Amino acid sequence: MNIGDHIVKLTQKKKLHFSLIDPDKQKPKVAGAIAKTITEAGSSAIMVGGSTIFSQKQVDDTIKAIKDKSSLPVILFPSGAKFLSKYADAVFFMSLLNSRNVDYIIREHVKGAQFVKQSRLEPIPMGYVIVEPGMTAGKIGDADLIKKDDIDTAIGYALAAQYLGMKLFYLEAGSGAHYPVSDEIITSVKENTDIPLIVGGGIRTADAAREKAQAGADIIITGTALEKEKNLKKTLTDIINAIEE
Ligand code: 1GP
Repeated sequence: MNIGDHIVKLTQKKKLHFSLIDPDKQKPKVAGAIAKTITEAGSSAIMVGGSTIFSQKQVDDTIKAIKDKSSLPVILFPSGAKFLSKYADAVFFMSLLNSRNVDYIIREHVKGAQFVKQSRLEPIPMGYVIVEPGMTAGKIGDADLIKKDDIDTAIGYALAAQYLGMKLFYLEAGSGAHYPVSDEIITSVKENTDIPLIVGGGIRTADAAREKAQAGADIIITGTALEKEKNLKKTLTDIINAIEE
């Protein structure tokens, strides 16, 4: 079974945690060590991406180091066509649905599509929207941010993603957000749609992860928590256990 279908099937049984590694935040060797810890802690996949990546080599080297230390699926979380890597297993073929810039909705995808085909990367179609505060992703993606209490707009985007045939829907508050997507938006989107709901941005503790999973998130993403945490294994294990409660 391919990775996308496997993820969808797994979410029907339990809540999942994915770890996000930004190649711009540490050297490849350190990314490899983090990947080892992520794997031991029980995360289900490693996403690789970020808004400030400057070269494809940076992505390639980071993924090679991760692959050396972890058997988890590596899924690209790309900010553009230039930063794809043939060393990953799959790519979130994601449209930033609330961008004002057509590049992030479809044009980057046109540029990267042949690379995906030639590299045999598995494309996983995903609708991606950015909610306040949005952070760097919101600025670089020129997002028409969903207001933090605008439930109807969030449901509209989620249903549109589902009706366009996307396999997953991702509600993003932005990496390092000082508050995550609200429980009200998460619950309403979950109740009104049938595709797995991913939530990320500003989730750094077990309590926050539990709250968002209980509100209705099927998959919780943490990125910043991996970069700053001294006792990473314990923090991640606590987060993953809290999600699965
Ligand atoms: C960013 O949602 C992810 O795309 C992760 O956010 O870095 O705040 O965990 P954090």
